[in-house]
Amino acid sequence: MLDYLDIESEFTAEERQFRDTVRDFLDERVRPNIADHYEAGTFPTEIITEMGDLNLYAPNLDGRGFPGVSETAYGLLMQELEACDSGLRSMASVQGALVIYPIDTYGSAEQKDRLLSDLASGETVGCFALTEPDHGSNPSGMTTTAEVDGDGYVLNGRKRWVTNSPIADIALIWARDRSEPDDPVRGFLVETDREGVEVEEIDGKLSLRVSPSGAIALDDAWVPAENRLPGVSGMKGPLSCLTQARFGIVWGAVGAARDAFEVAREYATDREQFGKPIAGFQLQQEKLAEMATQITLGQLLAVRLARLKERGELRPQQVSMGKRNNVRMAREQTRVAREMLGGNGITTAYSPMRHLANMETVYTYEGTHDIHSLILGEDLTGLSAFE
Ligand code: TGC
Ligand code: FAD
Repeated sequence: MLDYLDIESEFTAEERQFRDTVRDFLDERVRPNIADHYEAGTFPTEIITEMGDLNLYAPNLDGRGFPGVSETAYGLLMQELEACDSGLRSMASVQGALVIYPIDTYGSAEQKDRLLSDLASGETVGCFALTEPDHGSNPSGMTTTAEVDGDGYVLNGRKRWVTNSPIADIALIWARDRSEPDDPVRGFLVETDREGVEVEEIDGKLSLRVSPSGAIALDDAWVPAENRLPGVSGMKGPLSCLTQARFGIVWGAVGAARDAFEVAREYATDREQFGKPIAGFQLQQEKLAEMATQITLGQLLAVRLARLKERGELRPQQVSMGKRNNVRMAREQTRVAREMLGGNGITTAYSPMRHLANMETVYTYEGTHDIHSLILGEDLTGLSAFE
């Protein structure tokens, strides 16, 4: 497997063991059927609790039964999941970074006791609803509201593009709280079987087909006051969760590109044209050389961000640099891998085209490539392009 600069030697024995356990699990339980799931547009739901048994949801958290693995081990997990399919990494990103993390960080003791253990085991599936039909890149424009009603809140609004929502038991809905001055954004834990909550699956996706995406309609959906996350107010709440999930994508994108590279290298070595393996032609060698270099650079960037995160020094803007670079890299290199497979490369028999199609989503969600350019632009100049 590609590791041109012996980055493996940067990892501890525990980190490698955790990574290998995940890789073996995926080889045995998921990889053989992942292309069929992609074609069918289905998630292998039978593995959700198996992933929980292996501690794959937010394992970098400590306490309350979470194993507290290093940020590097967490990154390696994301890398292996996405080397199989971005839909698997999405499932784990949402469950871990976007649902368990905010409850653990901003939730009440009662919310943690009530929800965390079942989310960690995969008995309960969560989703994170920030985006609205008219507010994607600019979520602070959201119009979903929460108003006090008796000893709870009534929520109204529309959320769209919510990963896991068609299979979720609970949704973390970000809404403007009208009971407070200036209507700050607040997080509400909304069980999806509550009256006034409708989830509709989004069909027709040509990307991320293994991951269920949905739209959520909230029409006078009432939740008790204890379902509001007490520990955070304002856009910092959802955006700080996104920093956790984006960190996982920095690693995950490298996994998708690495898998596409390995398939292309093997194919080019086997496939003969003009009397010899196509890998013997200089044009194909240049493609492999460039892919290997870009994937290695992406890996180094991911390791560096993990080190900063482990020291508690990672800034969100640095995560933006990683997400922006590594997803663009994976989008470009999976396309080159696809190209090297010729006609066979457009089928589900080989992974590069599936990874390439997935990268169109990954390039767009968790902040589009453009938005991360502007976050970096603001950090580099002190001038915000958003205002
Ligand atoms: P802004 O005024 O810049 O900041 C508001 C407050 O938040 C803080 N903050 C952050 N904190 C932690 N991490 C970050 N990344 C943060 N970004 C900002 C900031 O310090 C401030 O704190 P305070 O204490 O001063 O109040 O916020 P803004 O509303 O102007 O936001 C600007 C912008 C454009 C960067 C932001 O809206 C943005 O990132 N837009 C992109 C939207 C996005 O990423 N959506 C993702 C939806 S979820 C998703 O896609 C899941 S896919 C899951 C999967 O399947 O894997
Ligand atoms: P828009 O914001 O309308 O952007 C359209 C284009 O305009 C983009 O190219 C963008 O870069 C560009 N643009 C926007 N603003 C600017 C600007 N200021 N300057 C320059 N260019 C700009 N959201 C959730 O809340 N939870 C989820 O679980 C989730 N999962 C998703 C799963 C999938 C499969 C997809 C596709 C999306 C998911 N999203 C989720 C939503 C995702 O985060 C948004 O799609 C993304 O933030 C972009 O928003 P938008 O699609 O409305 O595009």
